[in-house]
Amino acid sequence: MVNQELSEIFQQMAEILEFLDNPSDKFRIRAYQNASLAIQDAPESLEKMAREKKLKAIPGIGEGIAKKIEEYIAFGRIREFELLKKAAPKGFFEMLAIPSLGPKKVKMLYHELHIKSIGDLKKAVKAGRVQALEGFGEKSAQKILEGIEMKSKSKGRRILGAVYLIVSSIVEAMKKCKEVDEVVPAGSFRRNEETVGDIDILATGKHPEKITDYFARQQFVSKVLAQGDTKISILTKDGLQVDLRVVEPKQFGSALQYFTGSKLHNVHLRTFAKNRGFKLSEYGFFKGKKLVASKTEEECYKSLGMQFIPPEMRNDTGEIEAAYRHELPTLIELKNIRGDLHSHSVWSDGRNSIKEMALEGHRRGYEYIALTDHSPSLIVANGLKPDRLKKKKREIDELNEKLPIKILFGTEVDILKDGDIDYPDEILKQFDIVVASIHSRFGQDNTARLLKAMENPHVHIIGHASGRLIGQRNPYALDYDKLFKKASETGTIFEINSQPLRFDLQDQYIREAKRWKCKFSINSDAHSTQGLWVMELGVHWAKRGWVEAKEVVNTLPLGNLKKILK
Ligand code: DGT
Ligand code: CA
Ligand code: CA
Ligand code: ZN
Repeated sequence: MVNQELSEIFQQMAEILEFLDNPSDKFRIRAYQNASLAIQDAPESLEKMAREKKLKAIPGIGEGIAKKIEEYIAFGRIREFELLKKAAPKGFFEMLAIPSLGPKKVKMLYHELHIKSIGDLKKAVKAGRVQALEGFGEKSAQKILEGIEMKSKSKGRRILGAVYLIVSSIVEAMKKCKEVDEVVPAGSFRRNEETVGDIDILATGKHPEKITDYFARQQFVSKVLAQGDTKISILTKDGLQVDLRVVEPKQFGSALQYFTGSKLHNVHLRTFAKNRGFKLSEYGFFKGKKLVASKTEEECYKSLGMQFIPPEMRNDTGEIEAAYRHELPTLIELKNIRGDLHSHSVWSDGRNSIKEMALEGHRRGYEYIALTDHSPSLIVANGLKPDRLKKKKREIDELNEKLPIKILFGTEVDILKDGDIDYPDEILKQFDIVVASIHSRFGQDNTARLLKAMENPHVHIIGHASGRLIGQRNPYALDYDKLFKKASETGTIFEINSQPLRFDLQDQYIREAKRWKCKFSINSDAHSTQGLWVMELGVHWAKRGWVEAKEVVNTLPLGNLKKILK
């Protein structure tokens, strides 16, 4: 957790320095940005590394940065950061959160128009003052408004990926409490929603008040909002609300069922049960006055004559009836995944070498991993021109002689403005795997672009089809029926992108695609060895779309995968 906090602090220090824009700080800004990235990639907790005096072994961490990390670990703050924060306008980070605004632009708005907050900004755009500024114009003013709109809609909600680490560490901390029997996350987090409002944690134990007391004393707590014997709500240091609820061990199942939700699922389940003479509550499932189930969730659903409904499916979209008819699909599990078909290395915009990525894939138990670096038109991502492709291919061939995992020579090739593919056919055919994605010019007819790309016989997979970035960029409109129909003809595979900012295809369209008998590939789209783990999130996301292992090509052994790709 400290790693995440510190990575963010260094990034924010760099941002304030960029805002202040003193020429003499150029080097410092770079150093803080590098430190922020380096900390994300640190192999262990910085607390542990500091104790063992290993901080400076992290590439990108020198003497000065190490001192600041130690200061934070010892005092819970960094003096320089506190001072810097005073030098920025109060709404600085709020404004930075608008996707189209960086520190330099915020600086111009501040100096030219005295804009200090989102409120000021909105007024200024509406009055036409931002449009009049050099370097802004009508289009970027509209983008700013859209950004503000999107932020206010997602008010206080965070993307799942942003809370994942903190939730695991809270659960780990609670497991150390001797009074605790079981402790698990519930609510939207357990259902793997794309964003979460607050975090709900369920614990069991014989002495609830000792558990809530223990929770209140944890170092991640900044403020206790409400505390009773069996429940407590707190805010973490970065303002996330966490609700802990404690029940008796024998009520674990019914309580977990209740607190997992969704509300819609629970309401429907209760009505369904009531019509059959049952009464459901967090304390147990009852038939008349008789308790019929409470210890495990499995028992609870079974007592109603249903199959167990995985949490990701509890969205009231037909799962209750399907479970009653015993027709739920057997969902994919992480252990079914045999490889990753979309990842990046230092050959384009990744942070690790092919070898490092492959070895990490092997460590994760994969049989194969595809390094799908970008194509030339994606200049910002250092896309590969044909001469560099040859060298990359040679490196992969050599590694494949030695390593215990099969590296696939891949590309994430850009779909250009009119649906053309960024490499000619004679190059495309040399790849083991071709993922085609849209990365720019979102204002076009994107259905037409994707359809044309799917007609190219060398394209295997369509990457992150809707282009959305959750909370930052809306998905563009697509005619999914047309796309899935085409895919069922061409055999094109749809990616389920595991990046928590993307989760793309969206869950409802995954289910549409299933109806067209489309195949999927669940991909990490990782840009570092540390990034490969998000496959786990992608599998949870796929479950929300009711996906089975047999529908996912990267559950296949390498030989069968190769046949499908042909
Ligand atoms: P969130 O926090 O907005 O991301 O969404 P949830 O689903 O985590 O909602 P939250 O935190 O308000 O409540 C957690 C769970 O507790 C919810 O998923 C189901 C259960 N729950 C809370 N209030 C009610 C209620 O009024 N009726 C029912 N049936 N269940 C509720
Ligand atoms: Ca919640
Ligand atoms: Ca809650
Ligand atoms: Zn991409």
